[in-house]
Amino acid sequence: MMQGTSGSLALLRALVGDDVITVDAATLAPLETDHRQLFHGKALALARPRDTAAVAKILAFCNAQKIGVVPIGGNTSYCGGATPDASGTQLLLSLARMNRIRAVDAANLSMTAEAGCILANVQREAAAAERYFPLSLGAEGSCQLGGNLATNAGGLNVLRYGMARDLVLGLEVVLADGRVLESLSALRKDNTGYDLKSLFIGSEGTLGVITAATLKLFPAQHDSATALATVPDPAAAVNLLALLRKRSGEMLSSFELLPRVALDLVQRHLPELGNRGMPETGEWQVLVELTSSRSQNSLQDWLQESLATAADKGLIVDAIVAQSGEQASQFWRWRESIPEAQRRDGASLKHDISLPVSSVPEFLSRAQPLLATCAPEGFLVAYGHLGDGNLHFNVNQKPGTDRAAFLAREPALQRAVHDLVHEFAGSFSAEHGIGRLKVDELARYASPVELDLMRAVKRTLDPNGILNPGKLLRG
Ligand code: FAD
Ligand code: 2HG
Ligand code: ZN
Repeated sequence: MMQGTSGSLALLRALVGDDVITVDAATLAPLETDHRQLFHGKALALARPRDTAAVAKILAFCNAQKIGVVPIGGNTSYCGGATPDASGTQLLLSLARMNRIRAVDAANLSMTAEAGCILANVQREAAAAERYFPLSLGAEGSCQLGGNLATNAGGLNVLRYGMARDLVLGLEVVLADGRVLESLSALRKDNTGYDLKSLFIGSEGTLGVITAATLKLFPAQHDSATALATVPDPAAAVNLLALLRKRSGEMLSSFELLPRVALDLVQRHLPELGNRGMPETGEWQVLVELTSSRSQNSLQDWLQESLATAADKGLIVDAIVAQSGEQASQFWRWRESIPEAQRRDGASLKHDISLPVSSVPEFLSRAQPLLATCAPEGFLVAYGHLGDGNLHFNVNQKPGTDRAAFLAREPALQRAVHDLVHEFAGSFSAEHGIGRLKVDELARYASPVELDLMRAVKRTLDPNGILNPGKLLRG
């Protein structure tokens, strides 16, 4: 930093207006700690611009002054991606005030929204135009579009619609030096050179600040069918996935694997969600959803028949097909509450991994014994988006064990789990990103060529290293 702290803030205030910059401790405090409470930082100040021009001024200023800038959305990152360091010299940049839907083009099936829009609001706006925006995840009531795109979020519908990157047609990004990349194309076909927008999606605020995006919409959904099925084991779940894909094609939108222990945690820690209709037996459940834009009211029968075929083949032992929208929502509430139930249960060690779907059963049988050797104080809560090969291979602390001893197991367990994932040609970061938490993992598992290219891109777009310093790549 070239100026003293107070001198810089005074200049910044003069540049963008007093009300854009705050140092109010109560406002800053919740933003200085990550959602999982793994990282605690101290920010220089919080900037809350109202438009792209103000973001551009802030970045140009910070670049000239070499002030680190940490973009923050809903602060739901699992990797400390939006938490400043403890130096008190980094500026938090929140786009929460940039929350306008700029345009909806129903005929073009597209929408342009600002980065500060809460994801649930983007979904609602699409629905109001009789269209559908499929990105959906447990944090959708508080995470923001900018954070979703910066992390290339996945969630519950990846099987059918892809990750956040697949849902973007165009982007508006402010670069480190304050220039604006205006690339809000609404085109589905546009082969005009390098795909620049893809560089910023998933870059976790280290290459530019996303201020708006043009998103792909889909026809509104008019029919759906949801079921909870008990499967004998994960191998049967993978075969059930293949059967449903064959019979239902693209109508299969979600396929989630839920172990008994996860439902038990939900029941114990969130009793207000109720447990009527929750399967009482069976170690493994899958939550399946078919959706269609046609309103024939036939998906429920279709799913029922498919599950009967699966039962004949021994792929399921039981299934409950939701008889109402409310019952389907109930199934989803149980699923989406697993992270919260895990949090309430106590300390946990998380591994957000992905594998070829076909390898998941063998991976699970080889990974499970690692707990006994690497983290005997833990029990496994492995669940997630089996349809796209993404498991949350999480481990919670057993009651009555020592918390510090359990947490001290993290490095050894993580190494063992991630090495095994690597052996299966999987990824140690399927959907949550690298943030601060997994910088060393990226350095370990990415190839030298990949790391060289990533560093070269970073140097080109952010030569002064002001954008989210210390995240994703080692400084
Ligand atoms: P933040 O946490 O605020 O920031 C995330 C990263 O993006 C940081 O590196 C930040 O610097 C950067 N960033 C934020 N805004 C911008 C911007 N405008 N421009 C550039 N960089 C920016 N994730 C999944 O993928 N799938 C899930 O199913 C899922 N479920 C979740 C469930 C719960 C209960 C919780 C708490 C989290 C879940 N997550 C999931 C993780 C998290 O919600 C997502 O990663 C989400 O997309 C982050 O959005 P956010 O607005 O909270 O971003
Ligand atoms: C989910 O799928 C989220 O519910 C959170 O990605 C996973 O808490 C986790 O590990
Ligand atoms: Zn997930």
